[in-house]
Amino acid sequence: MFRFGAIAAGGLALSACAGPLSALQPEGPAARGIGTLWWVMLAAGTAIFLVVASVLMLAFVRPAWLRRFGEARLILWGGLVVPLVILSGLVTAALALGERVLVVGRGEALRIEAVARQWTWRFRYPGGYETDDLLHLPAGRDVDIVLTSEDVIHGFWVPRLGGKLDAIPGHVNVIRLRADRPGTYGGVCAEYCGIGHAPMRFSVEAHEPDAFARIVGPSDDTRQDTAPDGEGGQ
Ligand SMILES: [Cu+2]
Repeated sequence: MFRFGAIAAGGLALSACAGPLSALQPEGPAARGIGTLWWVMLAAGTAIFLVVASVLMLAFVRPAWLRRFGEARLILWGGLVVPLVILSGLVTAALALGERVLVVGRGEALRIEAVARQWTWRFRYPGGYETDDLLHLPAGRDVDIVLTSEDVIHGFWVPRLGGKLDAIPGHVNVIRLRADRPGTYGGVCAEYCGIGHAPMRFSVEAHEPDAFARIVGPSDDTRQDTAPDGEGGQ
C-alpha cells in the first residue's frame, strides 16, 4: 500500500513538471544546461539533507561517536570546508551557464527585436515583419532576442529554450535562444509588471528554416505587404 502511494505521489509530482512551460523538458542548449544544473542541485541537495539528517540522528543515538570526532573539527568541515567546495562548484557552473545564455564573445546570429509593454510582446523580424504575442523562430539556429520595454520592467522567459532576461525601458538586453527542432513552446513575462502581468504570455513557434523564411519574409523592407494572413502577423 505504501509502495503504491509512493509511486502515485512520484508520478503526480513528475507530471507537474511537464508541459509547454517546463524548464525540465529542455529543447535547446541553454535550457538543457539550466535543466542539468537543476537536476545536479536536486541530487546534491538530497544528498546533503540525508547526510545532515544522519548526523543529527547520530547525535541522539550515538552521541559518543560524534564527540570523538571533535567539536572544532565538526565546525571546520561541516561549516566551512564542505560548504566552500559546494558553493564554489555551483558558482562556477552558474557562471559557465550564464555565458551560454547570454551573448558573450560568440558568433553572429539572427536578431529579432522584442518590445514589451503592458501587457503584450511585439516581435520585429529583420525584414520589418511584426507579430504580437507570437514569436517565430527558425529551428536549429541561434537567434538573438534583442529586448527592451516601452513602459516598466518586464521579464522575457521561454523556459524550454533558455534562461530569462529583463526587458528594461531605455536599455537593450540580448538573450540567445536556440530551438533544437520545430515545435510550439510557451513564453511568459517573468517580472511583475502590473495588474495584467499574469496573463502576459506569448507563444513561440519554431519552424523549419524554409517555413520560417516564408512566414517572416526576406530580410528587407519589402516583406510587410506579402505577409500571409493567419500566421500571427499583425
Ligand atoms: Cu510582467
